[in-house]
Amino acid sequence: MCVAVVLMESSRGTGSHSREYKLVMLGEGGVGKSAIIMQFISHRFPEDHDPTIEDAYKTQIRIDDEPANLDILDTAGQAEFTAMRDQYMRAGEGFIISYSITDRRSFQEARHFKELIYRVRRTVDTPVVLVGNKSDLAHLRQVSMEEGKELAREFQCPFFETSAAFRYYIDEVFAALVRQIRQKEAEVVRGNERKSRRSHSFWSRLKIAYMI
Ligand SMILES: Nc1nc2c(ncn2[C@@H]2O[C@H](COP(=O)(O)OP(=O)(O)OP(=O)(O)O)[C@@H](O)[C@H]2O)c(=O)[nH]1
Ligand SMILES: [Mg+2]
Repeated sequence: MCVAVVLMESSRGTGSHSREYKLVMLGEGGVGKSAIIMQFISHRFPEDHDPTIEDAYKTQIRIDDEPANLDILDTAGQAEFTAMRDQYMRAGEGFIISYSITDRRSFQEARHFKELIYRVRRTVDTPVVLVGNKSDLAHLRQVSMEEGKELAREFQCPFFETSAAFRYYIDEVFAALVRQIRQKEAEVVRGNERKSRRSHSFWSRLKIAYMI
């Protein structure tokens, strides 16, 4: 299968030596995955639905005063274009699971995406953000804000209702995901430090015992 890879460099942010974050956008076809990324990267809203096969975008931003190079993979919502799924599920460091508040089926599929991430990665602590898009279409709403929050509680992840059309909460989604990745890394570092302190104190005790 032919895979289209689009590389877009944005000039926001700072130096090229900052940490790179591999983010993956997941969700049913037509929920607005590409529109969210477009708005985030280039402040543009695509009116038409042009089904994605696979696109990659790069941008540099600052999050909490720290630079971040984002490598964002826009995936296919259509089932026939999902051949690469396992590869990007393994390679990604953080995932945006999106649905449309106007499409209950896409909301039900969100749980399926979470299970898929677990099935491939075999860990419960993969950084995830849940997104209910098209919040501007309130008159077509099929999924309440409370249901979205409830699912996010179940996933133990941040939740945003976004509008790619109006650029509501778009930056917040990406910032929250990078924060999650950073938090997880900080926990790993703290865990390693604790382990090293424990083994250090063991050897110190042994040394003291010998000296006595
Ligand atoms: N009103 C409104 N329309 C939106 C919003 N986001 C996306 N759309 C529209 O929904 C349609 C699908 O958007 P896409 O971004 O192409 O959806 P997608 O999830 O990338 O779809 P696939 O690539 O097929 O998986 C387009 O016509 C968009 O203009 C939104 O926040 N509000
Ligand atoms: Mg798309």
